Amino acid sequence: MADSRSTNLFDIFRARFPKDLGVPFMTLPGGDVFSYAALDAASARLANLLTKLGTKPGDRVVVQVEKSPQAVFLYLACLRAGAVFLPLNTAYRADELDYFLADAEPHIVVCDPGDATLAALCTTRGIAHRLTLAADGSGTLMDQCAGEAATFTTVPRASSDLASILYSSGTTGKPKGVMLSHNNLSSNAETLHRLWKFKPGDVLLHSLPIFHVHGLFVALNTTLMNGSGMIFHQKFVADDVIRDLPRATVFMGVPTYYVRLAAHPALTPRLCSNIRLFLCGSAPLLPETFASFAASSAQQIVERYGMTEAGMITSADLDKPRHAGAVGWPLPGVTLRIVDTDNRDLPKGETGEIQIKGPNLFVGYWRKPEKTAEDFTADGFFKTGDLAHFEPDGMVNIVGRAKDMMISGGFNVYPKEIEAIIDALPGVAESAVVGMPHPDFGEAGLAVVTMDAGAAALNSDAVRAALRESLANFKVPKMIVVAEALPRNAMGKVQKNLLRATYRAQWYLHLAENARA
Ligand code: MLC
Ligand code: AMP
Repeated sequence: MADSRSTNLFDIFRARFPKDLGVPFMTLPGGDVFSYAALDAASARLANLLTKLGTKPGDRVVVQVEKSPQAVFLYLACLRAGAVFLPLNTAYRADELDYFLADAEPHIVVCDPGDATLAALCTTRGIAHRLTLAADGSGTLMDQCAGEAATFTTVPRASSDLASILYSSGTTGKPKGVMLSHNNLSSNAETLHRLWKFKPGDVLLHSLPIFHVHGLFVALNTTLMNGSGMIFHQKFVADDVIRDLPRATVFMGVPTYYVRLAAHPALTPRLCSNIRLFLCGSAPLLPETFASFAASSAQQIVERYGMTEAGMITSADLDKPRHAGAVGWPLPGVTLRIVDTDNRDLPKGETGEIQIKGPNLFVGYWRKPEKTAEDFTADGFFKTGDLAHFEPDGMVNIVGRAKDMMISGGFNVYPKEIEAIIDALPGVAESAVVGMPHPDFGEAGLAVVTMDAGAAALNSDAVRAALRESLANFKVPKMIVVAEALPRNAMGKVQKNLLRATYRAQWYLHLAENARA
């Protein structure tokens, strides 16, 4: 039984499970159904296995696997066992993974059965246990837990104890592990559950990846708080979403999903008539996407704004008119201010940085106390690096970012990380990477490279090949050009805006050529 006073997030979910545990939790497109009873038993078996393998409360469990119901059960098992769930984007390559293993020092790593890269890294790094899990649920993880008991007494956790670590890159230095507590996650899920008016019988169509905040904590946690069901897709495919929309009541996506759905000839008001809530976030939603989606579906997208360090921060109101770019009001319990460079509050309409406080705000960066301190003001506000103004009615409107970052298809990409790899290539003098407008991904990268005097010019394919070796593919710039020099201002700083303007025409030509290819 769940302890109703427990602050372990799993117990908070457990207390809200349907009375009849036979109710479906996940329905797969092929027809397979996993009930709440199946969730309870599978996560208990996995929690027993984690414990048997010596996992102690606070130990990290690194998980880099394809999306599957079993991966969700593993997340819940980590909560139950008091372990820290640490999911990794499946696109990460060896260099990126090695950094995460060295930094997180996991007790257990779970990876795809065919993943020789991570297997080798685990051996080098002396990871105690490596288990496997494939997209179809096969692998040593499920084999080894099959004989375990289907019940498990949740390990008590204080509300400030860690539930998860998610890595987030940055404009300087290496990625940082964002430490999220049981209370960070439960408070945010409870708030969203209430604000978005989840009710019995809701069905979420889940097509997001489950290694980032959006698909993991927003989508899964609100469903679990509601004790209701999901149609669970392995990944986002517009045709599949179109097929299943009539059976769902809630859909969540990044702007790219809405771009693709709006362009789909089968999107009609009738197809969407069962949906009460189309939610969008993780990146800016363009006004044209908001409008074209509304024109075809007769539905206004509800925008919300969040980040790894804070979960969800603002949301539009379900009962009020909406427009693109307005990401709504601060969530109940969240204090949000928009300030100038001296941290002074700005009047409505003036643009400044968003700073926040609230129970959703992370505990700190894993083993980086100085970096944590840097990102907070003296009076305890977290500096988001997002630029916004308040609209007359108090809605937050995000207009840009103070951080040198682009968001491509909902994934954050930091130019600094790409530039460092290009700059290390033989003969390269320096490089600059900028985010350019992209019709599908919202933004995508353009790299401009200069060569040392006398060095033979590298061609863009060689640069691309080098980047693909060390970086997740979504970070690799879509266009790479070699130039004579980079434009600099009087302070010697590369003028990225000038680069964007200089290459704009070439960029659009490149996109057009690739679209024809
Ligand atoms: C894939 N590609 C991308 C890309 N995804 N390029 C740039 N940006 C992306 N996001 C490239 C691949 O490298 C490949 O190129 C080609 O596109 C096809 O790959 P694919 O895997 O078949 O693409 P697809 O399945 O179409 O995936 C695109 C996508 C996916 C948009 C469906 O990226 C996605 O699901 N994004 C969601 C991200 C997300 O969940 N963000 C939430 C973060 S949480 P090549 O050249 O290699 O063949 C957060 C907090 C908050 O931000 O507020 O929510
Ligand atoms: P991440 O670190 O992946 O959690 O990304 C968080 C960043 O995504 C935020 O700091 C914003 O820059 C951006 N973001 C999230 N939601 C929105 C939104 N609705 N509109 C604009 N930008 C957003």
